[in-house]
Amino acid sequence: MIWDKAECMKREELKRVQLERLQQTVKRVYENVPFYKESFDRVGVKPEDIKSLEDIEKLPFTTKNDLRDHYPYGLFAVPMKDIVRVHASSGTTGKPVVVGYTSKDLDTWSDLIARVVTQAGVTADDVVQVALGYGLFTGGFGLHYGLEKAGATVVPASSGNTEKQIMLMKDFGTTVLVSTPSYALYIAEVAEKMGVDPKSLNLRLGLFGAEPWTEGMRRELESRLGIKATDNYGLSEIIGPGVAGECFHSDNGLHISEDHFIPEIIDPETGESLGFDQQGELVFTTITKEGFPVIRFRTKDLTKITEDPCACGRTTARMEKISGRADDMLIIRGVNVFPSQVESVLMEINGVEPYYQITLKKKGYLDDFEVAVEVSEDRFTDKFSELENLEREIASKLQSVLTIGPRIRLVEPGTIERSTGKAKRVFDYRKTS
Ligand code: DLL
Repeated sequence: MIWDKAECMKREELKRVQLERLQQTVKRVYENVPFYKESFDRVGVKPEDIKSLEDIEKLPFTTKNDLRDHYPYGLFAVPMKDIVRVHASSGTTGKPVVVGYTSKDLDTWSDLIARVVTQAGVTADDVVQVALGYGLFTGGFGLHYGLEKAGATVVPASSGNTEKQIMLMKDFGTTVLVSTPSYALYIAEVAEKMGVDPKSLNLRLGLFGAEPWTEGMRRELESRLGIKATDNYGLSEIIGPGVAGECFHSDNGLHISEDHFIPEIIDPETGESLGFDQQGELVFTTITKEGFPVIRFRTKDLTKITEDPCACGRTTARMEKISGRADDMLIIRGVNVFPSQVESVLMEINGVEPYYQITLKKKGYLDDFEVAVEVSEDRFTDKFSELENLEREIASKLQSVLTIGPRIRLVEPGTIERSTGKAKRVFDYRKTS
């Protein structure tokens, strides 16, 4: 089913709608948000200079630091009396970015979520357990209202309290799980420990997002939970979840709601615009938001985009699964390494669990690169030689993919910390050690 016929607009029609909305947004931020007036004036561009969609490149980028510098409400484009909800991004350092929604924005948001969940296959017959945090994080509340709008029965479980999650799934007949992929994996593990076979539950579908995850992790979740696992993407600065999501042809990319957000791909080093089909940093401009419009926001997320038609009938462009973040890229002994590469390798090795931790330290001038990997229950043994073989296998497979060899530290089953939200897998102490 298709939620909104706007998802199937002819591309020329879509481009016309985008231009009209872009022009309105640029004018509005220029008049109402001093930051944008100053930054547009600095490069000498006026709202009336935006005559075509390509003219978007005349506008300056907005970065996370720009948003932080205006903490908490400095970039809102409407008076506070019109803001009915705030959320904040999950910053691990310093102040978060605060985002505000008017009541129309909340309506738009629910509609966008309704698109995402409908295209993943949720219907009014589903019982959907939302195991994402409810609070300043946009995940829980964001998914919640859109699922209600789509007519599903929503169980607002929030994240954590994992044994109870499993009890709810059993007793309430949950058919769809909404969470981060790492939390879904932990739920599967706890269920198995409780003697509940997740495949014996009513669960049929998973909607996972909020963090990067590999195709290997998708297969693992599908087989352990007995579900179809789909990906959805979003970020607080743009609206929260609801920016893009997979349709039923899930190896085909995530449909971007382009009638609300204009995507671009740029070179993360130079800022130069690249074509959709080149891998680079994703940039978004919101074109319907009232409370907190954002112009050319640099997401730091790396992907590429296709406009090829999709078998589902939607005409919106699709982005590939995010391969990592520009700022997640580790430079280890001069070599670029993405945590997702480590995950892909580990997912292919028998005898290890999909839990790992990358630790980086300085030893003199050298980078010390360690990957801690959890051995699975059935492969765990007292026999030193067997563990040594496993260690060697992991080291050589990682070496061949990454071109540099980490030290492997095998750890006992269940020892790496489990995540109920976004997993933290990289510990880089090089600046402080
Ligand atoms: O994570 C919004 C969200 C909630 C999306 C629930 C999907 C489901 P933030 O906390 O602001 O917002 O974090 C945004 O998370 O820039 C990406 O780096 C990452 N991210 C989000 N979804 C995905 C995904 C929410 N599907 C940041 N794949 C983004 C990879 C993702 N990374």
